[in-house]
Amino acid sequence: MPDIPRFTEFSRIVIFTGAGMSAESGVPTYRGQGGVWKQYDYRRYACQQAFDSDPAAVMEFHDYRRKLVDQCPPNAGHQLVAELQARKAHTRIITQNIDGLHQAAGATDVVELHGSLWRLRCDGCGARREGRDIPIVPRHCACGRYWRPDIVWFGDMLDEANLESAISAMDGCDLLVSIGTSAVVYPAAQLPTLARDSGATLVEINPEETELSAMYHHCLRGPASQMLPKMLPKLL
Ligand code: BV8
Ligand code: ZN
Repeated sequence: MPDIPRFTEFSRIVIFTGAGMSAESGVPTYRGQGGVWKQYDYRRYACQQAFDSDPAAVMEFHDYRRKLVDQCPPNAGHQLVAELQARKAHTRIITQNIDGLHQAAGATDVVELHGSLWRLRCDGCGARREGRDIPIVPRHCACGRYWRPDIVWFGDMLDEANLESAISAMDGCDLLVSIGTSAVVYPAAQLPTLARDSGATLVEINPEETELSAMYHHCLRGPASQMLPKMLPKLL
C-alpha cells in the first residue's frame, strides 16, 4: 500500500464530509444501522410534500432531530479538520451534513451543501433565521407562514452558490479527502470525481467500502478520528 499522503505535502486541500464524520459524536448516520432513514420515512417527515401537507409533523420531527444533535459535541476528527484549516491557507470544507459540528469545532466558511438543521427559512417572504431553539419557536414567520427547515430535502435543488463554490474547490484542489460518506446521494456524490479529473490526490476515509472507493488513490479503512491523524506529518 503506497505511503499515506501527509497534509504538509499539499497546498490546496478539500475536505469533503458526510454523516460518518459526525458518527463518533453520536449523530446517527442515514444508511447504517440505526440510520435516520431506517427509523423515519423521509416522505412523511423530511420532504417538501410532507411539509406542504403536514407542516406540524415535519416541524416536530425537526424539533426531535435538533434535540438529538444538540447533545452531540464535535469529535476529535472535527477538531483536527478545523486545526488543519486554521494552519493551512486554501483549505476548504464542503459538507453534506446539516449538524453544524464543523463550525462548532471552529471551522469557518463551511459549504453546507444540504443546508442546516439550525437555520429556518420562510418560503412566503424569503426571511431566514439561525437559532438553536428547541423546540423551534415561534412556528410561524411574521408574515403568517410556517417557518421551514432550511434543509435540502430529496427532490429539492441544491443552492446554486453552494454548488458553484464546491465545484470550484474540487476543480482547483491538489488533495481531496472524502470522509464518512456512502457516496449515493447526488449531485453531491459526483463532486469528488471533479477532483479526480483535475489530477488531485484522492483519499477516502471510511470503515467501509463505498460506491466510489475504486477511484481513490488511498482508502483509509477506519473511523475518521483515528485515520485523520495518520495524515499529519510524521513525528520527529
Ligand atoms: C437534487 C437532508 C435536482 C438532510 C438529504 C441524479 C442527479 C441528481 C439527483 C438525483 C440523481 N439520482 C437521484 C437523484 C435524486 C436524489 C438522490 O440522489 N437520491 C439518491 C438516494 C439516489 N437527489 C436529490 O434529490 C437532491 N436534489 O438533485 O435536485 C433533482 C430533483 C429531482 C430529481 C432529479 C434532480 C437532494 C439530495 C439531498 C437530500 N437530502 N438529507 C436531512 O434531512 O437529514 S439525504 C442524506 O444523504 C443527507 O443529506 C446526507 O448528507 C446525504 C448523504 O448521506 P451520507 O452523508 O453519505 O451518510 P450515509 O449514512 O449514507 O453514509 C455514512 C457513511 O459514513 C457510511 O459510508 C459509513 O460507512 C461511514 N461511517 C460510519 N462511521 C464512520 C464513517 N466514516 C468515518 N468515520 C466513522 N466513524
Ligand atoms: Zn415570512
